[in-house]
Amino acid sequence: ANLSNGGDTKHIIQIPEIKFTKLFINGQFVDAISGKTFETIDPRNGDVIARVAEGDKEDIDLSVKAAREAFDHGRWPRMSGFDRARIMMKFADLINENVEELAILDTLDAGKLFSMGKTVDIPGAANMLRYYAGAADKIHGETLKMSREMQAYTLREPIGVVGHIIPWNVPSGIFFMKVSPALAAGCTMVVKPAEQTPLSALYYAHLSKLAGIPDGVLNVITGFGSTAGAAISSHMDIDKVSFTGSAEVGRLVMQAAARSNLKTVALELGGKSPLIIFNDADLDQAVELALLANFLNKGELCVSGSRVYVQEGIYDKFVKLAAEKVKMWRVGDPFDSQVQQGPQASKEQFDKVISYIEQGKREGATLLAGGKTCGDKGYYIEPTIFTDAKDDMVIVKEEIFGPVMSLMKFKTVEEVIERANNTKYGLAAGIVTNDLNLTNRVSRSIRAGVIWVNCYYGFDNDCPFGGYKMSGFGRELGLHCLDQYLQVKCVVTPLYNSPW
Ligand code: TXE
Repeated sequence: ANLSNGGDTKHIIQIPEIKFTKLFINGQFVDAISGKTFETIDPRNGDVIARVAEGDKEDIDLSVKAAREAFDHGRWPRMSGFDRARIMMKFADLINENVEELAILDTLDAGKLFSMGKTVDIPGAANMLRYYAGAADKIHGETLKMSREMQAYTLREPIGVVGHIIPWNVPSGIFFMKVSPALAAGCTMVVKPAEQTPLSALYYAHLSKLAGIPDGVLNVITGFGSTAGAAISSHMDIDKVSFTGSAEVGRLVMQAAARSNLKTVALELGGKSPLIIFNDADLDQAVELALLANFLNKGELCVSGSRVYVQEGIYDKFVKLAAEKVKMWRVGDPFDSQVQQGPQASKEQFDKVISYIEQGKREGATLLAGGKTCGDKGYYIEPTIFTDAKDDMVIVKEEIFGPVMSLMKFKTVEEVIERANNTKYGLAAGIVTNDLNLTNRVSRSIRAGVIWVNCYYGFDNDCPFGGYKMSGFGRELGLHCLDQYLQVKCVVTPLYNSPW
C-alpha cells in the first residue's frame, strides 16, 4: 500500500542537531569506559540518526557509586520535600520550554506521531513531575498508641538507590512515570533507556542539571539490555529496580534481583487486553474505539485492546463498519500532522508483527483489512484486522505489539467474562455498554489492573495502573506508586519512664 502523503508539516519541521549522545554520570556527560558507541536508527527509513555511548557494567558501577554517594551523604534525600518540589517544578517547566525538540527526538527514535509527542507525551511527562512534586512535601508517617505505656511513630523514608529500565514504545512517558515518584520520595537513581530510543532520556538528563537536581541523583546510562540492563538488576548496591518491558526479560530481572541482593522489584510487562462490546453499544463509537485501542501508537502499547469481543447481535454490522472505517486510517510519516500511524519502532518489531500476521493467516483467521507493509522504505505496516479469530490461535493468545486487531463473536455475558479472563495477562480491559449493572458486573469479574468503560486509554496522573497475573506487579502513577519508592520505619519510645 502507499503511504499517506498529507505532507503539510514535513517540510516545516527542522530536525535539530543531536546534542546529547554521551552517558550522564554524576552530573557530567562522559564517554563509555570502553569507548564504544552504537547506532540509533530512524524507523521511517532505516537511516542512522546518531551514534550514542554504549554503557556497560563498569559504567553502571560508576553511576551507582555516584547515586549511592548522593543518597548516603547528599542533599537530595535530606532537603525538605518542599524544596525538592520546587526543583521538580523547574525541571517540568524546562521540559515544556523544549517540547518541540523533545517531541522530534521521540519521533525520530521511535516513529511516534510528532503531533502527539508535542501535545500529549512530552507535556504529559512534565505534568507527571508536577503531580509528584505536589506530593513531595506531604509524605507523612503515623503516631501509634501502643498497648503498653509506650508510643510509636512511623517514618516514611526513601527506598534508596533505584534502577529504572525503560522500553522504547513510550520513551518520555515511561521515563517520567518512574523518575517522578522516585525523585519526590528522595531517592537517587540510574536510568537505562531502551537501546532503540536513547535520545530524549539524555536530553532529560541535561535539563535535570539545569533545573538544579544535584549531581549523582539522576544518572542516565544508554546501552543494551543484556549488558547495562542486566548490570542494574544484578547490582549489589541498588535497592529497587523498576522495569517495563517484555515478560521474558521481566523474569530475568526478578531472577537477577533474587540472586544478588534481594532488591525490591516492580514489573510492568505485556498484555493481551480484551475490549468487550455489547449489543446495546453505539456502533459508530464502538468501532472508533476499537480502532483506537488497536492502532494508536501503531499498536505498540502494552494496554492495547487487541482481543475485541463483539456480541452476536451487532457482530456483522460491526465487521462491516470496521472494514469501512479502517480505510480512512492514515499511515505515513509521523511528522505529518494528517497521519495517524507512523512506522513500527524498529526492524525487529516490524519483522515480528509481519510474522504474526502470516501466522494468523495460516491459522485460518480471515483477513478483513491490511496485512501488508506500506511504502518502499521504513517499517510501516497497514492497520490489520482479522475476523473469525479463535481464542486458541497464537494471534489471540500472544502480545503482537503492532497494529493487528482480532475480532471474535460472543453470545452471553458469562461466556465473555470467562473468555476475557482466559489469558496469562491481566493489564487492562475495555467494556462498551450503557447498561450500568452489566458494567459493574463485568468490571468486577475481569482480572486486570485497569478497566475502561466506554473509553480507552483513560490514563491520568492520579489513576494507578499496573498488572494482574503475568502482566507484572506494582503500580505506576497515583500515590500508590509513590509508596513503592518509600520504606516504612517504626520508631518506639516509652511514654513515661523506661519500662526496663
Ligand atoms: O523488550 P525488552 P523488547 C513487549 C512487546 C515487545 C516485546 C519485545 O511484546 O514486542 O516485549 O520487546 C532492557 N536485563 N514489550 O525486546 O527486551 C532493554 O534494553 C535487564 C512490552 O524491546 O524487554 C530495554 O531497555 N534489562 C512493553 C527494556 O529491557 C534488559 C514495552 C525492554 O526491552 C535485559 C516493550 C536484561 N537481560 C516491550 N534485556 C510494555 N510493557 O509496555 C533487555 N533489557
